[in-house]
Amino acid sequence: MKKIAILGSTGSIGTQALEVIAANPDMKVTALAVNRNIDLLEKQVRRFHPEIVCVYDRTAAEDLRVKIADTPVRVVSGMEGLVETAVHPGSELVLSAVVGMIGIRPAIEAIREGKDLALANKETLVTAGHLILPLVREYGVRLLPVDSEHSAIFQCLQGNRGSRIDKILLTASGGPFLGRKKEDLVNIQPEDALKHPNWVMGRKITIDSSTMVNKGLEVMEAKWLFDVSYDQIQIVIQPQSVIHSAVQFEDGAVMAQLGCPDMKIPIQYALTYPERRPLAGDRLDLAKLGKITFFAPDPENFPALKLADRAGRTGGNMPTVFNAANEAAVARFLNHELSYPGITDSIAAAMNHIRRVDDPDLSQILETEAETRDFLQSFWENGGK
Ligand code: MN3
Repeated sequence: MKKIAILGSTGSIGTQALEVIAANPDMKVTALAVNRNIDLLEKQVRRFHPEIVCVYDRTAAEDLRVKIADTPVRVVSGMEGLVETAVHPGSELVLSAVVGMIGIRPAIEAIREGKDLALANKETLVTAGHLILPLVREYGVRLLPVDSEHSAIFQCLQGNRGSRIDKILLTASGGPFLGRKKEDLVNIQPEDALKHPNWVMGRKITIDSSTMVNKGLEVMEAKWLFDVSYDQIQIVIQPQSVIHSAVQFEDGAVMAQLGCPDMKIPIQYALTYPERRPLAGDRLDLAKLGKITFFAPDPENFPALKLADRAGRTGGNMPTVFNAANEAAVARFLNHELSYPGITDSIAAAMNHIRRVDDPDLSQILETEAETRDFLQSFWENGGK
C-alpha cells in the first residue's frame, strides 16, 4: 500500500491526483491540505478517509471541525498545520501541489522526515532549489517532478542515467497570444488571458502561461532538477502541446516524451514511479494530427523570458524577487488594477530595486518575498504601471 499525502488537494493537480489514487486500489490517502475550500475537502475526507487534514485558513478550519465531527479525522491549520500534514508519520510520499511560496517549508520538513517528494509546486525549486537539492541527497529521498515538461525530461532520462545531457529542449505551447506583438498585448483583459489553448489549469498559472513567466519559472526549475546550466536549456515553442519536452544527449540522440495533453499522465507516473500503469484517456494519433510545428521563443514581445533568464543567471534571491513580483502583479491584474504589460514591467521594477542576496537561507528568501511585495505596493501607489 502506497501511503500518500496531498498538499493542495482541492486544486487542479490535487483533484486529478485523487482520481488517480481512486483508480489504484494499492494507494491510500493519509493526509490532505487545502487553503480554504472546505466544501470540497469534506467530500474528499468522506471518500478517502485521511488521518489528518490541514485547512490553512483558521476560520475555515474551525468550520470543517464542526462539519466532520462525526469522523475521527484530525483537523489542523496554519503553517504549523501544513508542516504537520507534510511530516505525518503515516505517509511515504508527499505530493506538493500548493500554490506559492508557502510550499517551501513543508517540502523541506517532508524531506527531513525521509519522505519522497512529488513536486507540482514550482516555487519550491525556483526560490529554494539551492536548499532543497542538498537535502534530497543528504536524506536519500526521491524528488519526482509532476509538471508535464519536467516529468517528460525525467521520463527521457530513464535508462540513460550517467549519460551526459547536452541540452534540455523545454517545450512551450506559447499560450493564447503566440505570435502577437507587444503593441497588441496592451489592452489584454484577464478574461482573454484565462483562455489556454490546450491545458485546463488554475487561474494564476494560466496567466503565467500567457505571459511566458511560467516557462521562465520552468527553466529555473529544470536547472535544479536536472543539474544543468542555463546555457544547456533551450525553450522551443510547440503550439500543439504534444511533445512535452526532450533531452539531447552527448552523442546527439534526442529523446522526447509525447502524448495527449493530460496532466494525469505525469501525476500518475510520479505516484507509481518507477512503474508505468494503465491509464484511461485520449491516445495520440500522429497520422490524424498531421504535423507538429516548432518556433523559437520571442523574448522581444514576451519580456518575461528575458527577465526570467536574468533572474536565474543572477541567482541568489533574484529568482524569489522574480516570482514574488509576478505573484503580486498577476493578482493585481486579475483584479483589473494593473494592465497586462504592467505584469512584466512590475517584475522588472522589482528586480532593479531589490538588493541581491547571495545564497539566501529560508528566512532571507521569505524576507525577500515580503520586501518585493512591499516595494511593489509603493511602486503602484506612486503611479508605477
Ligand atoms: Mn508546465
